[in-house]
Amino acid sequence: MKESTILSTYEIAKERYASLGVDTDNVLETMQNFHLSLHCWQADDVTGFEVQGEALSGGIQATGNYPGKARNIDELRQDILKAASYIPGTHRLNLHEIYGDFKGEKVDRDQVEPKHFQSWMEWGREHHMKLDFNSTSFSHPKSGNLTLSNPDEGIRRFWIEHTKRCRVIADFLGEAQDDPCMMNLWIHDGSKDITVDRMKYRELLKDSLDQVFATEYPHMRDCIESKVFGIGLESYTVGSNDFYIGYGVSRGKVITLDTGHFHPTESVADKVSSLLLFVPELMLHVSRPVRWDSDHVTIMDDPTQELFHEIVRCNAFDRVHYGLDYFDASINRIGAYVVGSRAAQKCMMRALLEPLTLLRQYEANGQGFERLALLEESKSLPWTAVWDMFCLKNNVPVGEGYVAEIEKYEADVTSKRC
Ligand code: RNT
Ligand code: ZN
Repeated sequence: MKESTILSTYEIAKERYASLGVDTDNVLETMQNFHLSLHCWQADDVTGFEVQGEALSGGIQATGNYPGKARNIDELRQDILKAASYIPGTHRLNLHEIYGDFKGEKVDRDQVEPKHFQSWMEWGREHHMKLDFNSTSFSHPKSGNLTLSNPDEGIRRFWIEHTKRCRVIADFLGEAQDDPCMMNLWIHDGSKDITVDRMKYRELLKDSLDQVFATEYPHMRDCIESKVFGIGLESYTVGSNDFYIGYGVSRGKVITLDTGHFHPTESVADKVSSLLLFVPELMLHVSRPVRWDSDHVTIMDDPTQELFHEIVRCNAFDRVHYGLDYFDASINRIGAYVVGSRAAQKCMMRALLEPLTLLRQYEANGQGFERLALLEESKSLPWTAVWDMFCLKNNVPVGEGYVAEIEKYEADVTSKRC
C-alpha cells in the first residue's frame, strides 16, 4: 500500500473516532508502550539447550514436524530477531531455564546459576529486549508426575532448589535491565487416574512454594500459573486454579492466566476484574486452545478480544504483563510468532479504540439499546486504518507484506537446517 494512502486513510479514521470521543493519536502512543513477552520456546518446540536434554514431557506436547526449527542458541536468537522485525513496537523475551547458555557443559537443574544467562543478558541489552524467565520442571529424569508436590523428599528438595535458583537468575536479569523480570512458575504435577489424597499433594506444594519464596528479591516478580489438566495427568492437577488463587491472594503473588488453561466455555476475560481486586498484577499467557489446551497460534478471536477489552475497561493496562504461550510445530515457526503477536496487538488496539466514555454514559443512564447499538457499531469502525498507521510508524510491513519476507528467510536460512 502507498504511504500516502495509509496517511490519508488514517486521517479519515481519526475524524470518525473523534466523533465518538476517541483520540487515535493517543491510542498510537499507548500502543508503543504495549510490550509483548515473546516466548522463546516457539522457535524450537520447547526443546532448549541442555546437554543432557530429554524429550518434551510434563503433559504438554508440540505437534507437527515442520522443517527448520532452531537447533542451537545462535539459530534461536537469529529467528527471534527475525520475527521481532515484523512485529511493530519493542518487546520482551520470555526465557525458560532450559534455554541457558550452557556452553556444552552438563548443568543439572539444581546447579543452574546466573552465569548461564550472562550472554542472554548481554544479548537482551544489545537488542533492547528485556527478559522474563520461567523455571523448568518438565523434560527431566526427575520430572515424573510430581515435582514440587512429590512425597519423595529427595525429589521435592531437588525441585525446590531448582526453583530457588531460578528466582536468583530472574533477579540477576531484572537488575541488569533495570526493570523487574517476571518469573513464571508452572509445574505439571498431577495424576492420570483418581487420587485418594488430593489434600496431601496440595499441602506439599504449598509448603514447597513457601520455601521457594522465603527470600524476597527486589528485581523480579513471582507469577504462578494454574492449569486444568495435562496429557496423561487428566484426573487431578495439584496446582489448580483454586489452589493458585488462594495461594496468590494470601501471599500477594502475580497470577498467570494462560488462556488455554480453563474449561472451554469459561471466560478468561471475566477473571481480570475479580483477580485485580485481590492480587497486585496479572501475567498473561495468550494462547489458542482448540478442543483442549493445544497451544495453537494466537489469532484475533472473540475470547482474546474480550480479554483485552476487559483489561482496558478495568483500567489495568499497566497491571498486566503480556506473555504469549503457544508452540505450533506444524507451520513456519517465525511466521507463527508474527501472526500471534500481531493478533494480540490488534486486539489491544481495538480495545483501546473502544468509545468507552460514551458506552459508560449509556450504561449509567440505563440506555441499554444505545449501549448495545454502539458496541455493535464499534466492530465496524475503521480500526484497520489505525493499525496500518501503527505498522507504518514502526517501519514494519503493513498488512500481509511480511509473508513473502518470511518465505524468503525460510528459503535462505531455515530450510537449510536438517
Ligand atoms: C503449560 C503451561 C506453561 C508452558 C510453558 C512452556 O501448559 O502453559 O506455561 O506452556 O512454560
Ligand atoms: Zn502457559
